[in-house]
Amino acid sequence: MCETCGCGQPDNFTIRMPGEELTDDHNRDHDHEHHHEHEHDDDHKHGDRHKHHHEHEEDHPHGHSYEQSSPTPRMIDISKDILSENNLTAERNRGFFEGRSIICLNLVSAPGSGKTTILEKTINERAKEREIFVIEGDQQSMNDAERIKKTGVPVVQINTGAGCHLDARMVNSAIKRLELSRNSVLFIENVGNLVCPALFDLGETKRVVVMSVTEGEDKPEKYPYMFASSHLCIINKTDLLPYVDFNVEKAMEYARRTNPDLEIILMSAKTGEGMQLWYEWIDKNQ
Ligand SMILES: Nc1nc2c(ncn2[C@@H]2O[C@H](COP(=O)(O)OP(=O)(O)O)[C@@H](O)[C@H]2O)c(=O)[nH]1
Ligand SMILES: [Mg+2]
Repeated sequence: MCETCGCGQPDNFTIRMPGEELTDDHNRDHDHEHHHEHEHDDDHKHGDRHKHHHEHEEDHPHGHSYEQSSPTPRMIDISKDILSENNLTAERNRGFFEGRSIICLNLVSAPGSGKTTILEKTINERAKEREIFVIEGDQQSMNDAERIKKTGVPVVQINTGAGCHLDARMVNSAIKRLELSRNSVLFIENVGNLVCPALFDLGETKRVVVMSVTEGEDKPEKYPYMFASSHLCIINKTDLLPYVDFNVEKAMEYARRTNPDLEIILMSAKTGEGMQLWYEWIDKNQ
């Protein structure tokens, strides 16, 4: 049980390819050493490459950080040992990608902002020119892996169970199931959540945060760590702008206030607006 961030049991993840039966012996990751018993420490700096700092409520009950009945908002304290272990594995993943000139893009967002749709369209339009591989992350179900499988590219699904983010070790296990080729693109669709995935470096080349115009323009203000740690922000579903109160200028201003270096692409995965800019962005980061 991950006691510090309330993610449930991130060690009990499963990795499956579409069509593969789930068997306890082959798919569940059992033999992980737990490093969750640690002392709290007043030094909140950790080895995360994005250097997020959190205020810590000293008297928070250990266990679930999200208590729905709690009248006061709680910040999440992720312990140094979990993150530094994660960072070591992330660096191994990064070295693996660099050694093969693979660009690995970690797509993060709230649920439903359009990550899988963007991937489907990208694969349909680009897989002839570039070899593409996909790792799908969700708490449960093979739905997104099945959607990607229909496009014809290799895909594995990680189910995190109660966990609310992917971590570097899950990705390390998943890439062993994919025979990644040199100069390919590996997309990782993270669990839909704008909080915890911000803290877990997967070894990706770049992080891409997707927000959609139906979510409200203040997401970067509410979830600054995610926007601060991303390289590109896709504002998706622009085809819906006539029907929603979403101020694009304000959204961009909030995002850049959190991260002045953040690149931004306005996109509609439905109409194709912005897709060309997205492909050019991927190519320039190879
Ligand atoms: N109107 C519109 N709907 C979209 C767009 N992109 C995705 N959607 C829809 O948004 C819903 C969630 O998309 P999905 O790709 O599953 O989001 P994910 O949870 O981030 O992977 C689906 O019903 C999509 O058809 C878009 O650009 N415009
Ligand atoms: Mg999805």
